[in-house]
Amino acid sequence: MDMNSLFSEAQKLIPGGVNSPVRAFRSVGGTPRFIREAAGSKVIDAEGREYIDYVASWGPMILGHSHPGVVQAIREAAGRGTSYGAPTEIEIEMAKRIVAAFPAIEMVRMMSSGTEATMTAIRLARGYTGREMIIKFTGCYHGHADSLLVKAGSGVATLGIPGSPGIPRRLAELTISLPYNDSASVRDAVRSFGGDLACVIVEPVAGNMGVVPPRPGFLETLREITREKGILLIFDEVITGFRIAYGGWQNLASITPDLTCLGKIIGGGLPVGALGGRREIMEHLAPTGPVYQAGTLSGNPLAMAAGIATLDLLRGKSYSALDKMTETLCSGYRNLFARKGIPVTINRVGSMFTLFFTGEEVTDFASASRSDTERFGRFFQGMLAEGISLAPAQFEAGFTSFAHTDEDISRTLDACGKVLEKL
Ligand code: HOZ
Repeated sequence: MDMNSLFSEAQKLIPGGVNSPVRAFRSVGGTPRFIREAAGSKVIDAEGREYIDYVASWGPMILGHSHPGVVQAIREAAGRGTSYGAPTEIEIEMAKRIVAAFPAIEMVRMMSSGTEATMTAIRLARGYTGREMIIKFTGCYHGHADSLLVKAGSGVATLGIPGSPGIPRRLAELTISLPYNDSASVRDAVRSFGGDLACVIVEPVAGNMGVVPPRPGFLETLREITREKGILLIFDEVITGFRIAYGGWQNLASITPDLTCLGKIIGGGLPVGALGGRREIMEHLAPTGPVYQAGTLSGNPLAMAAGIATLDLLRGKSYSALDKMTETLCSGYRNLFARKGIPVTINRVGSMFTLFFTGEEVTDFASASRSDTERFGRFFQGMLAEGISLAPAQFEAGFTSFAHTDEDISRTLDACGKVLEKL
């Protein structure tokens, strides 16, 4: 079936034709590409067209698609059964790797999505502290649990939904959303609400309003203030975990959060999430403690096998080489835009990057929002026509992988040159 027929068929059966809103091309227009298969740095659509892929399934595919080592691990695990609903040795193996990679994590609970990890993190923070209010940052997206869908990034920002119908107002009122990178507003909020605050949750490097790095001192200030007031600090490293380094941003920044949320890469492309932290806090989770969390498919053997294979393969990889390749791509983009006099701000942290269509520095959601999203849409469509697949929204991160080659980068920059001619 051709792409348009697939999309109309899908729209009859699936809301918006997609199983996650950001895939629907709403902000860039046109028909989403239905993907048939993927290998290495490439995805192939249902009409047989090949694209160099910078979506990477929104982050997990750091080794590239269909890595033979990961596929083999999944095949072998599947042959032994796909789910038991009982503990397995492979879950201990996964826990060992996560605990070894994160000094702040003494215990970890596996789940099936990043949303479950962040949702459980705030429930645990509330249960542990006996307080109800939470602080998050505008434009940060922590999945779609009720308390966290307040002034969120990702598809929520792309579709312009500030809050979401269906979330009780009284629950949303317990969430304070502050500007990212603004330490002073955190100090003010803690001064006003300190005794009622259970936690501060933050993407240590924001990825869901496009990539926005933390200003020097911002995360350190969060750590200092929360520690003083007995508020838990939660790092959402669902995107940054094992992407920025073998471990997370917290390893590079030498900051110890109380709880850490993981997902994406640790599942090697299968559905996964994890919540880790200090033993004394984690033991408040059932069955050792009263804070309830559960999941039929938690610690699923296929997800564990794919995740462990991915982590073990990542051990031998050079993150600095990946960073260097990503910088080559970003500086190539910068030069091409400068030559055409088209304003762009490119934020890159490791192998995550975003081209914001604005000449201003982007340090928070307000500055990200000043991007020309209409121009971004035209750039996106132009690149797609040239065989380059970018995230179909301005407020998202792009990702390179260890499967991308120098040739992929130069083909991408050639495509960009052609697209800018017509922009
Ligand atoms: N920015 C989202 C996750 N970090 C994209 C994935 C989705 O919503 O489908």
